[in-house]
Amino acid sequence: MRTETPVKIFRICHWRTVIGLVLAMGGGSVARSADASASSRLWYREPAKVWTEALPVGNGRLGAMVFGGVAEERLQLNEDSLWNGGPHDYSHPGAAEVLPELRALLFAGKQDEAEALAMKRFMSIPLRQPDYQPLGDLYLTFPGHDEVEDYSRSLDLATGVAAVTYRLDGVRYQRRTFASHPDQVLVERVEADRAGKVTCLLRLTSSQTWSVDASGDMVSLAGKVTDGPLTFSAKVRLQVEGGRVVADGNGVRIESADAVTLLVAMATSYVSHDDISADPDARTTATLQATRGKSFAALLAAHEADYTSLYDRVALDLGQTPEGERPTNERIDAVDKSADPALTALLFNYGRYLLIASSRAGGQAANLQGLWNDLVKPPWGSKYTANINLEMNYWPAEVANLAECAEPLFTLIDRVAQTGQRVATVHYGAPGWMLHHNTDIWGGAAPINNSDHGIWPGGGAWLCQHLWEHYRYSLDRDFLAQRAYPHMKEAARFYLNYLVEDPKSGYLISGPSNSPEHGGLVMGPTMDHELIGELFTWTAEAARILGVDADFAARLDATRDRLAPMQIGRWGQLQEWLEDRDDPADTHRHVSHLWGVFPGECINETNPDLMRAAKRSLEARGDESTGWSVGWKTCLWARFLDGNRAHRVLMNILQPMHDPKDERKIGQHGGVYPNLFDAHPPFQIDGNFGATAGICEMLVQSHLGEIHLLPALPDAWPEGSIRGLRARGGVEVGLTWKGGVLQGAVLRGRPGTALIVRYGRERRALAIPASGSLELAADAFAAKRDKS
Ligand code: FUC
Repeated sequence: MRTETPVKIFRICHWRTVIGLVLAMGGGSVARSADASASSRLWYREPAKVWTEALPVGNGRLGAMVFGGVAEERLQLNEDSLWNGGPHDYSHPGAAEVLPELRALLFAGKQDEAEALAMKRFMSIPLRQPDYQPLGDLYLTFPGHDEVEDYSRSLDLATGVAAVTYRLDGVRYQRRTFASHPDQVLVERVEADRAGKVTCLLRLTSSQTWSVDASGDMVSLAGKVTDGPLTFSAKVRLQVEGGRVVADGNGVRIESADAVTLLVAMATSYVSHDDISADPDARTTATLQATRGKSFAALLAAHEADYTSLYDRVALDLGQTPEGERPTNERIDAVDKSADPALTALLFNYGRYLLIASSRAGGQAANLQGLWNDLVKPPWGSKYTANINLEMNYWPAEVANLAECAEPLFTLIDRVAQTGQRVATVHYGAPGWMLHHNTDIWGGAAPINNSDHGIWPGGGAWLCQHLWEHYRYSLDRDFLAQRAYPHMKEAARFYLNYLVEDPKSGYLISGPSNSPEHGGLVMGPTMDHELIGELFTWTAEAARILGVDADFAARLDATRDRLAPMQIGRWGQLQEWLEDRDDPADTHRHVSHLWGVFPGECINETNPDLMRAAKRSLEARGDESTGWSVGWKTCLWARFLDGNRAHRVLMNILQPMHDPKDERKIGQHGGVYPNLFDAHPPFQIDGNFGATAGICEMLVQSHLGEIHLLPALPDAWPEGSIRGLRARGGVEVGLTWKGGVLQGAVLRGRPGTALIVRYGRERRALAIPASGSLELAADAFAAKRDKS
């Protein structure tokens, strides 16, 4: 495949250029400069009126939406293990007995009968999985704070701190809120620039079953979800400077203080999917005990050190304009986004911020809303949908240098690899493990909701891609051997047993299944074969790297070669199903059959016919859709190396979405809310992560064994720089470009690492030098030399 080996040795750049590049790509100072705030700070001139205007903070386990009210501040609180339901085996006894009949009905074209039979005998018990729950609300009331001046509220992505400031009667008030991962508490500090001016009332409430107790410097809420056995605790401890604290009914009154710091601890009784024996009260007590004696400054310093160690790894500059100085909502509302390239960089950084805030080791994986949810009946249960949404949440993790944030996803995989074993046995009589299209904190793996879309067996294969990619980016052999390969092998074992011969063609096919949420129950949707084929490839490769299971690997290779091939249909499209029945007028949001282009890679430049067909399919689906669909299409156009189209699609995400009545209605055309949360609509966080991943994919690609610099740079970003992106093979990439042309690149990695670096059509075989840093000068590639 890679025949164009380099003929010339690349030039070592002049030391002045190197220093310039290193300065452009180095140090957190770039992200912190005043100019960069247009791409690292959300700010507003008014408090949030509705939830989608409030600003999220989170530490991967605890979350709060900060409304920034003046007379009344509201922090809407979440703890990510608070769910309805309880430990449960969702499998349907006897399901495997109807499997042959389901297949026979589908082969005979009797879809309705197959779906009806499956509804009776094949679906999860119960049919639905429970919802992720809000924990409660913390209110701070400030008597007399009505007419204020110079109000602003903000969320600084460079520090992970939300702030509210205003002036009243000549006194400047400031509140700062953050969620600390090292100390496992939410922290809010209220202060004034004149002594004795902080007077407020604090109370805690919840939409669950709860009671509250206030005594001394502590307000404690004890609760239980209304629809399940999980219990929880929230405790607020006050550190008051000056003034006094008085217990007041459900809360406390802080009178005439100089400043007050609130420490909020939250916990539930959840331990794991089959153990809910923890004592939440003891958990919150222990957390607060551990913070005794820590000042606000110490808590803030620990938070910032932890947060910036992740956030500062990457810096993107797409240029700054005066537009970037306007409040965030006005920037989103602007019709012409090209005048404000920093807004796109802000969206990029927000995706990185949201991943750090919603997915850290020890917490749950980011769900459909990350971890921010105020509703007892959230859209789609705020669960985990595995036929696109869960995976999209983690698309930026490796490439945007936040691999540690994928740990909760790996924990989720550990869980479903366990529960999915039972489903493999009971529903398919097969070994190994599998996951259908949805899961929850209880490890639900059986098919839910409806047989026309719930029966989809691809969850296991797709999740394994994240294990495999973690290895490909890091080359961490221990991770591959201990964590990834065992799950990949068991997932592959399931599919080996599950695949069935198509009586018409003799190929092995998947089924009963569906092309996610499109076209009902069928045999042999294209996406399944892409997923299963790639899983077999990764697993066989992993076995060879580890020097184990040679026979098994050979069996995977042989079985992959018998899978139904991808087919080109009558209008030149990539067929979504075995039959050529795609409708060119169909603009359905799912583009499942294009999985092989992105995030898969079985459709690539080495097969131009399939690439052309996939592109034809994508053209037909159109550019506008739900938030996550637009995120996916951005990544796909980047893989088609069409930067302008990728950018056009990406701009659809930046369409303003207002929900003034807070109705959270489901729609099919997305955008962003004033708080830059992705609107499916309603809010769904996958689109945020899809946008960040799409921007990465436009700037660097590395899936074909080469590091492709600026593969899909749009005209809209003529000048810019990025540093800290990761490429597969253990390499970190920094780039600058000007006039749409690469100016230089820095590739960091283990000395001696061999690389093929591509720019345009030109490829160069290079190696990381002893310094660990390979600097490519402006004229390292002919494209640049030709232009100059
Ligand atoms: C799938 C998608 C929907 C939504 C839901 C959470 O059902 O088809 O658009 O994203 O997941």
